[in-house]
Amino acid sequence: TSAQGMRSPFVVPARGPVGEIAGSSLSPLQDLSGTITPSDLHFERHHAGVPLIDPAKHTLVIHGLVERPSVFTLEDLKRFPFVSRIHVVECSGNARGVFRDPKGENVTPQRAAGLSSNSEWIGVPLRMLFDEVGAKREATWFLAEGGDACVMTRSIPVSKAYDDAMVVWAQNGEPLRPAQGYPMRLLLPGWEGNASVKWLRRLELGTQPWMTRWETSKYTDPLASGTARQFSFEMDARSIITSPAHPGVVDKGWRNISGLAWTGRGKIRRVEVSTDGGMSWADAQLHPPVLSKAYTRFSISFAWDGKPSVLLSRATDETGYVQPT
Ligand SMILES: Nc1nc2c(c(=O)[nH]1)N[C@H]1C(S)=C(S)[C@@H](COP(=O)(O)O)O[C@H]1N2
Ligand SMILES: [Mo]
Repeated sequence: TSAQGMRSPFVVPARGPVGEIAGSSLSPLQDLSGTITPSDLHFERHHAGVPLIDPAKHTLVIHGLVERPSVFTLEDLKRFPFVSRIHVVECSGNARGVFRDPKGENVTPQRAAGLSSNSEWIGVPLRMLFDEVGAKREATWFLAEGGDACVMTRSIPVSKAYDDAMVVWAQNGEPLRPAQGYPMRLLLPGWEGNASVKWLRRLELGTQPWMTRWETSKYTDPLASGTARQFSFEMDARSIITSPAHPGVVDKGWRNISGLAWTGRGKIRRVEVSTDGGMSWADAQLHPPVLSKAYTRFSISFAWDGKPSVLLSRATDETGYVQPT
């Protein structure tokens, strides 16, 4: 017996790239099955490293347009009724490297979509904390501040708090990993990962966005008109075939084509797969549970004759949005 389990030495999935310089590392989607990302393989994105935080010294301050400005410790948060939710976190830079440089050796599931991961999160609905501090009706935006070296801050519409935002402290059965925000992080299901502020230490309620550098110089969408769109929180529907995938080698015969689909708008309704470059499409099987703003695993059997075959997948979400080619 052993105190902690280890993977078989024949199984060596790895995030990448790794090192002190890298501000992000991608999840090895091609090595994973099902929908839950093992916590030690959850992608990482941090703008100023991973702080080491002693939970006994960490607090969450909520102030601004509230009746009762308050300070919460981790133990305080754990006294609230908690919820458990399975959700994807996706960086809005997901696939950036591959879209910029779509060379064969770059086009792996990890490089094309590994800035996303899916976990079971445990925490308190933000609306409960806002009720506890007496959020004022005129508050329409709140600021979330992280306790890392760059003190990352994002402005979020208060409506998200009354929808499905959470302050989470556990992930896949254990406390958050340091890279994921230990001891607590904001989780905004379906919204760009950047807004899910890690190492959360302060929430301030107000009436307009704070225009932090993460919503002015960064995390804006350049438009053809030469202007930039700000606050594009919701992530579009997406799917990716994770197997077979480059640089894997497959033999002729029956194969499973399998992959992941998700959308920031709710549930995946349909995933179609083409094996002839988009001339014809067939519905893939969606493996339950099909959850809102979470990975959905799909698969379809394929009898490969050994001839060149171009595989595509296409997701449709519950709003009718169809993933573009
Ligand atoms: N405090 C803080 N929160 C942060 C970040 C950060 O650098 N500092 N990075 C953001 C970005 S850009 C993303 S995509 C997600 C990544 O979450 P993960 O590292 O748990 O995968 O966290 C967000 N929250
Ligand atoms: Mo990100």
